[in-house]
Amino acid sequence: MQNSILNKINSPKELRLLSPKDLPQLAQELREFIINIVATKEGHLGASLGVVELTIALHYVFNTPNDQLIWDVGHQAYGHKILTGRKDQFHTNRQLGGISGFPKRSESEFDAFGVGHASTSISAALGMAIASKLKGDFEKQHIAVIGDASIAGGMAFEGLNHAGVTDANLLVVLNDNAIGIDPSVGALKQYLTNVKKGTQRRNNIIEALNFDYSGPIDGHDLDAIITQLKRLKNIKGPKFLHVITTKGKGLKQAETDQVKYHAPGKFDAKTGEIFAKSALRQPPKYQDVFGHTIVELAKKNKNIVGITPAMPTGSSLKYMMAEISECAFDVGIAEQHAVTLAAGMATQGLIPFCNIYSTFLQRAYDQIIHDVALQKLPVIFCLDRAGLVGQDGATHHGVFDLSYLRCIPNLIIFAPRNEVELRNIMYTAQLGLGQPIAIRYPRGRGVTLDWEQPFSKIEIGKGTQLKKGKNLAVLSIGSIAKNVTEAIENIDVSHYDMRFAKPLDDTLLHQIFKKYSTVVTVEDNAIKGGFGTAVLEFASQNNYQNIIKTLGIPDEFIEHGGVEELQKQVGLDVKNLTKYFKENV
Ligand SMILES: Cc1ncc(C[n+]2csc(CCOP(=O)(O)OP(=O)(O)O)c2C)c(N)n1
Repeated sequence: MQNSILNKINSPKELRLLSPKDLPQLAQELREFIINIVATKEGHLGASLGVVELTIALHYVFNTPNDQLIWDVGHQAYGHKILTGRKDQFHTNRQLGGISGFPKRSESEFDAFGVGHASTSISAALGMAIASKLKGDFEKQHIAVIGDASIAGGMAFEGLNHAGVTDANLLVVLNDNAIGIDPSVGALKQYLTNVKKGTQRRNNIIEALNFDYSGPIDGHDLDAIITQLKRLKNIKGPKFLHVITTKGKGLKQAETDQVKYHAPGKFDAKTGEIFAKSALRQPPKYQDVFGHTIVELAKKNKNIVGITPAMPTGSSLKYMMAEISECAFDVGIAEQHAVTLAAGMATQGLIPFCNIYSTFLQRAYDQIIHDVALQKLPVIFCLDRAGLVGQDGATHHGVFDLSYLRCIPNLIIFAPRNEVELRNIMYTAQLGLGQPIAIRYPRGRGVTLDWEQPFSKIEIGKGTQLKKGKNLAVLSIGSIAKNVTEAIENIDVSHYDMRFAKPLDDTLLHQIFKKYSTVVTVEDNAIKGGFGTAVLEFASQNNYQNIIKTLGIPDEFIEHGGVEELQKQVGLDVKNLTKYFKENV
């Protein structure tokens, strides 16, 4: 681009040399840059477009990276990445070997804190602010930028509550666009809307927590934001700036259809039109099988309720919210609350399906143990996005659930091999198990499905043999069975889908250990503590001397990339599995 300002900006230092009158043009160019690259390379779009002016203003006013700037969740930080020296790498965003889609400390000194999960920014920034104070540095600024959906998460409140009784040099910027991935929910959202409309006279909530509150201001007005940030820079103690923005700002469709353009996939950068996906008949997504099946079941069983923490679209609970709205609940980014809410409902005889992504359920660990399992409440956990999730990367892979759930008493853990099994276990669970169950299934699609096929009951704790062979036994759990099946097509081995990580099918395992000298376990979960470990424990407890190999996710964080690329990296793709079995028979 001729006379491009963005082309000349390689760091915030250079940005700060610009005259304020150049900044609107820079904003325009930054938007175009983001749109052009995300249009072809995919990624999160709307959130970053909404904070273009805010991003420029923050780096213009504050002395980053010395001042600490923390983006909550971080999916809105593309502009930040581009202005902080990663413009030329931005086309590798979220790809294998490329830059991460989220701020990451190891990637840049400007990424003050690694993020991906919501509602952490205030606590982290407060921690930094207290550290500065203890070191006698009273100049350093600590800024948390947090969205209106994330600030409703419990941890954000814990941070605000603590900050309000400190004199730490903390600035919380609320980026209020009234939407998360789906429209924001809750009483706080209504309150903030009233503040914006002027029907709530002052923002008393934030002031009551001892913050110096200012706003709301127009987050697309560079002069207004810069003026406020400069003023706040000189005010000591906890401060709060309420900024109003439009998610998707600058791309018409993204402003209008904010849910779709959160992460639209490939689209035409000029017109904004999303490119249609292949028209070929594809198997349904697991999430949609969950979404439609719960509606089907709930129409017959009035006790069924559905719960999602802020992921109605991602989990497909949106179908139930549309059809049986009184029984389906989006509780906001509140995984802990979602789990204990489900527990409370279960005490009253309701049958809660609590759908939480595997990675986000990590947030609610004590609630699973203390509120659900200890009381043996029959909550049905549906863990979507289990296993490797792809481009979202290390913060989002659902590769720990088998390990972190397996040690909890009273909990059944099931992993469907395909969508048919998902439907059948959902059916089985709502019939009443008398205890909680976790059902973990992956992102994406498995097999084509006959929706008319009647449900069949799954026997708890029973595995099944998928292939008979001579040399060794392969034991898989969940949808990774697909790769195993393909890998051993021409290899003479037995394949068992064990289905339950807990309780294990002891009878079947005894048969297997008596018949085969070598047993190989395959899972898309951490090897440590996962399904393979369960089999090792079984063998040890029963004094089996067989050779046992455990395949799965190694003891390291797996970065971003395509799911197949990452499977290849950890040896769980068809080719590597074939090679492995050929070498071991
Ligand atoms: C603990 C947790 N739960 C759910 C998510 C999924 N998630 C990613 S972004 C997002 C919405 C964030 O909305 P908001 O805080 O308003 O920020 P904005 O997108 O408007 O910048 C959600 C629910 C997450 N990242 N972390």
